[in-house]
Amino acid sequence: MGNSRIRSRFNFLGRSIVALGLLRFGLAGKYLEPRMFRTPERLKSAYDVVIIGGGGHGLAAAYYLARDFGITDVAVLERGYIGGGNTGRNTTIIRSNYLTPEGVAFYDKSVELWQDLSQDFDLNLFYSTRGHFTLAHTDSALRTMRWRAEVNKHLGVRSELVGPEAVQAACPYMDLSCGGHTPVLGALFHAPGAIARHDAVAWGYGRGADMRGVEIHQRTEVTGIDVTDGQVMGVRTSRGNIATRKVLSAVAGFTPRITHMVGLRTPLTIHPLQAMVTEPMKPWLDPVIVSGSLHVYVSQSARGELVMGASLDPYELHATRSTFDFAESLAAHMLELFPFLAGAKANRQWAGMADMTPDFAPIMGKTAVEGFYLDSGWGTWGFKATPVCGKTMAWTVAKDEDHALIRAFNLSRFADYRLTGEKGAAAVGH
Ligand code: FAD
Ligand code: PYC
Repeated sequence: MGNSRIRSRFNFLGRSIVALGLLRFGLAGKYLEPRMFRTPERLKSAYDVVIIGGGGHGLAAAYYLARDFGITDVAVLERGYIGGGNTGRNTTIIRSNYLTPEGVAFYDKSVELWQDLSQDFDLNLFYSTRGHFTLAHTDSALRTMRWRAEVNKHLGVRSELVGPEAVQAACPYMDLSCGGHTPVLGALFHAPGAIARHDAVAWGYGRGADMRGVEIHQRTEVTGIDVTDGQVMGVRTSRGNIATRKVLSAVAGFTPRITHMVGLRTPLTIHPLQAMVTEPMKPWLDPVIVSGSLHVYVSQSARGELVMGASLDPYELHATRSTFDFAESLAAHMLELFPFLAGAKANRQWAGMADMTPDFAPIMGKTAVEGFYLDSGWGTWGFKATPVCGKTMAWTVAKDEDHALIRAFNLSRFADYRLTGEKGAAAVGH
């Protein structure tokens, strides 16, 4: 028998032993993976606070209510499973290069909170600072980038206008001519731009809240909210009724259904936002690249997949279905920037329901209904805000007073004609 055949039999034997060992370990039942959080068997009949929505925002609010204010008699009610909404569907871009001073200050606080989260949770969130380029293909886009850079710098946020050579240096594989029809003229560069592992954020906040006594009830849908004389008195759920005087709604694309239960009107419209990933590749793309004119953005995840997205679907729809149109136009625009990807395979495609506001800023804080607090209007931009939302909404619920960082986002701004215009900075081309 030749050497190579002996080696190959030896390898096969070695691999079989490892596989059998793993099987024995898996079936032994001795080394059960500790659960991330408890599964409480029954709902209590009353809680100090009920949080509707087990996405990142609801769980973060629960975590900070318990950790910062000692309020632990809290139930988080989730109709599906935690992180199954937009938290587990987003493309994980984190940045604070917004347009309004209120927005910049708010998102900058979030970027600060992100820095310590993995350590706080003792869970690796794969937080990875990459730098973020928003490409300008026209003079007017350059003017907007300069404006954002100046507002950012004024507030101590690291953003600057750079020329095409800086983009090329950071991303050598990009075709800056974009096929010759929309050349890159420059970019807004934001050094703190980052990505993270989205579902781990929900698990980290969930586990942290659970460890402090918060109850997380999955597969529990809120079906009604009782309001008497303008004050919240309780919620009705698919598993029974609960008495409570404080309800926080953090349900993103489901918000209109919840606000309808308390008789509030908001200007929210719900649009699908789709995304797609390629097969994993060796690392070649370090920064996050966004092009409003080409309606495309992309980053490369820790797994090597290109995580890509585009603008919203242009019609209101309360559904998470994917379309071929989206995949086709996203691929076409990706190839304008990166023609060498022509043979890349798409692995997965999905959608979330984005709760869009007319001014592209969120809706947060107290409402006209006593005891009903709103965290919504997160459209295409709310993942990065998860830590700061949790922190400020916990403060607002605990003290029954809007936190200073969210005053510009109160629902009342629409009736008062005081919009917080983030158009042009909220995400891809809207
Ligand atoms: P969700 O995670 O949606 O959680 C809400 C939860 O409420 C859901 O789990 C839902 O099941 C539950 N719920 C609803 N109704 C009820 C009910 N009646 N009873 C009980 N539970 C209920 N943001 C960024 O910052 N960066 C990005 O790169 C980015 N990319 C995105 C890409 C896509 C494709 C999408 C769809 C969104 C993107 N976003 C991004 C936006 C971001 O994902 C959201 O704004 C954010 O995740 C909202 O978090 P949340 O916790 O408020 O909502
Ligand atoms: O908020 O940066 C963002 C973003 C990018 C894509 C979707 N949202």
